[in-house]
Amino acid sequence: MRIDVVSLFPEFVAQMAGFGVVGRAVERGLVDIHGWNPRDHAEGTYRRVDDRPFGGGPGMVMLIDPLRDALHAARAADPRPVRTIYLSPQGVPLTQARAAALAAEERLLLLCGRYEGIDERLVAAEVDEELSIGDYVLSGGELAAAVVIDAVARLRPGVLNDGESALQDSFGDGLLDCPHYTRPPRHALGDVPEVLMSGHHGDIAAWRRLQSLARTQVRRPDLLAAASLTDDEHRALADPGDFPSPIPGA
Ligand code: 9D3
Repeated sequence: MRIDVVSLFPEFVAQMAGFGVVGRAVERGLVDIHGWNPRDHAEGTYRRVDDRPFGGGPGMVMLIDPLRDALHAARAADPRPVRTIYLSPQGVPLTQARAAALAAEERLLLLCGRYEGIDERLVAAEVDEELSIGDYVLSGGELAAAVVIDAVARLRPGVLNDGESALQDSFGDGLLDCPHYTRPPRHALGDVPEVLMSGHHGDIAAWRRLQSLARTQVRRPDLLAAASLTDDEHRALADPGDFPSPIPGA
């Protein structure tokens, strides 16, 4: 898969893709990331990429032409069709399902804005899809692009090693993950739950499932509403056990 990134800080996005699971995918040749700077396509002594907004108001808006030329240069660098995605606070929120759909593409072109955003005429003419990564304010689209790259790359065939299965991930089954423990079994901070050391695989799977359900109920009731539970699981959750929330006030 090839991912092109149009950004005023393209090296920032490439650096974030240089380590961990995504870095390994790049090294294996499974994901190829290229940055394009609209400043390289800007004209004049000052190489302007932004200007004041029509209608007034604070901040600056990114100019059409440097972005458009950068997008066209990125598209022309490879003959395969490409899906163009604008990262913006006005986008549809990214989900695991959306990441999985994007992982089926052979090319993505990610457009990152700075300042107040980009001229809407460029969005209308060049963008296939507008994505947000959540309801909080970032300073630009670069961190969001890095999030998309990470979420998508790990779903490509051959990127995860055995044991890093994407299927077992939180959200793979629509629930939060269960708690995890490793050595030592006894520690000043507490003991590992006995069931995990029992060797009873059925009991362990049942305990993990109930932990996942209970956590999801406390922290993400919106996810639980969308999950399919058995009658027994509904009964187990109705029983007020002690699942302390680490979220202040929750
Ligand atoms: C505080 C500025 N806001 C004016 C009322 C609007 C605004 C413009 C540009 C807010 C953020 C940004 C920059 N953000 C992104 O480019 C962005 C983003 C985000 O801020 N949150 C979640 N997902 C994304 S994807 C791109």
